Amino acid sequence: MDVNRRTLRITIAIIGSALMQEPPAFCGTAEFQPTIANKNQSPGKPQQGMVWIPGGEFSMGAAVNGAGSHEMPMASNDSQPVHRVYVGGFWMDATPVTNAQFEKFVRATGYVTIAERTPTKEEFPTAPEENLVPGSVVFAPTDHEVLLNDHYQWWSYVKGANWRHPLGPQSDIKGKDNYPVVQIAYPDAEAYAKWAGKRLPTEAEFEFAARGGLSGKTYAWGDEFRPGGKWMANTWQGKFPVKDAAEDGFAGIAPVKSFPPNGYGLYDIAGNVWEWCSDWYRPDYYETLADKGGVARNPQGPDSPFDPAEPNEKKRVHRGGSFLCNEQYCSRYIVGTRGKGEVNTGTNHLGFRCVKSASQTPR
Ligand SMILES: [Ca+2]
Ligand SMILES: [Cu+2]
Repeated sequence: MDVNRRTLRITIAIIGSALMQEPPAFCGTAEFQPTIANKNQSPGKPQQGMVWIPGGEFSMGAAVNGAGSHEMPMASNDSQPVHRVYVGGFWMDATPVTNAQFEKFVRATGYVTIAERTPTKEEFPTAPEENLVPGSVVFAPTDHEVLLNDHYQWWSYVKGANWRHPLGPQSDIKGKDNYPVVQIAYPDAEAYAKWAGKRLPTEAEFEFAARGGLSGKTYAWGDEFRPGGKWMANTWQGKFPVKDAAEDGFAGIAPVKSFPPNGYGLYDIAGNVWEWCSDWYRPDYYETLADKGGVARNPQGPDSPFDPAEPNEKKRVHRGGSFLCNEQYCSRYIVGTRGKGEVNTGTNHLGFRCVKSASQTPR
């Protein structure tokens, strides 16, 4: 494994925080009130591949349902306190952006993703010259059971990994047009959105949409993980991170729309791949909003990023969880729970979807 400074910088940003947090401070105080969706119809023509999210007032956040880090599944502590938020209506992609869609963008623009660019000496002054090669972060299962306290055991920086080769040079996306594109850094997602005449969702928009009109439910579809025995999202089964038993039908990433949509017709809104939101990440943002009282209107995230676990990294919010999420380690398919990542870091379980404001819609 190739651990260079870039690896050290980037892998920590991905998944490790589930176990390292302080005990929850708000245990049991969560209060959810009903979602009051706007009554307005979608403005203008239906947008291809998008669904209309009416917006409205809702309770944002998640109940932290355990007192310690080993009580899984549980939400992340930074998703407290539950607070009241209003978002205006918007269009949202029904699925994460697929390989075929991203390919179209790259063909039209010649865009080169962050993972395909050569890291510079300026960015990583102490990295050895031979490690300044394009690549990205890839998950690899371990060959034996490991303690879940060190994610370097399953994440590494792989030379030549990028959206066309999500697991490294030996891998490809042939026959996977309909799979979510991954190995996408934040600037890549932003560039795509701009080209498509769209934008990335705020964290509040993402959660409003993910809840699908429900309130205070654990999952995007309700309180039961497998209602009637049915798998509702692509997650990990079996011993993490050794072997994905694929009881839900998929070891690793799944084609979009492989699982049922939520109440608003959104597919893959939980599990499959993490998705970028436009908010900077701060663990105390919800407290800041709750302290102000009242209803936070169209919150855009804090003015600047801060993650105490890695104070020098600029992180934005990830939402939805991925095919690696599981009840032993990181149950972020829980609807109100949060993730985060360093902005220039892509991984093989991170993609995105776009939204479009009502005002961007031609009438
Ligand atoms: Ca799976
Ligand atoms: Cu996870």
